[in-house]
Amino acid sequence: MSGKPRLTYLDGRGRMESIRWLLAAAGVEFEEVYLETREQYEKLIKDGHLMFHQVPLVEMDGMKLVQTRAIMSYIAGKYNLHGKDLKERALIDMYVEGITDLMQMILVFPFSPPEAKEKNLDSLKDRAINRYFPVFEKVLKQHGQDFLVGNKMSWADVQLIEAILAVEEKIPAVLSGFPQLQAFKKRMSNVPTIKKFLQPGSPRKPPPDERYVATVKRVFKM
Ligand code: GSN
Repeated sequence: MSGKPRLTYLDGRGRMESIRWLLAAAGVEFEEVYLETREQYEKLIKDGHLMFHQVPLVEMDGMKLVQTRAIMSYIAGKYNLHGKDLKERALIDMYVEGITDLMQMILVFPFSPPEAKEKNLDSLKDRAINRYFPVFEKVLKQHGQDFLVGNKMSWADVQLIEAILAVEEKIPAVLSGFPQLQAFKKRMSNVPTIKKFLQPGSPRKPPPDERYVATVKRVFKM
């Protein structure tokens, strides 16, 4: 064992991508195991590695962690990205859950029927511009600090920069009415650990393609 966290998922973004982002932002190197076949997944279940028969699975600190939020909460706590007290943590959790709801719309995109794509894109645009992004624009404007909570980078900032970039892939001009978020994006992209993660050759995954979708369907018999 190298001592690095070991991530088991598919070779694509899905639910694991936010975990990759958080570890990368914390400056933690990790290893990955990619599920390609149904047999690999069934073996993990048979060997008792998946508590609820689901991935993401992250093995670290002697634990087999499952459930995305639990995994991220552990990482955020361990690497000081979860606030200095319970009130900061509550705020970070609220921001993270909100952003996760927005990201959920993107997560299901590649699995929705082609005829639903335009409608889904319109809903994503509406929710990003009218519900989620205004919250963070206002927070940043009001306190004038570089980060969302406690003047220090947290899990919420990492989740937000991931979401901004993911939404921009679908709707390139989405930040046009959000000057604070444009500046936030620039600042976050220059945090050394994040800058590294954004460079080619990093563990960051590309947007899902047909091959990824086919693998997900094969492994999980969807
Ligand atoms: O957030 C979580 O980690 C869990 N509440 C859900 C995990 C989950 O649904 N994992 C999927 C693959 S990732 N895409 O959604 C999974 O393992 N599905 C197989 C199954 O039989 O549920």
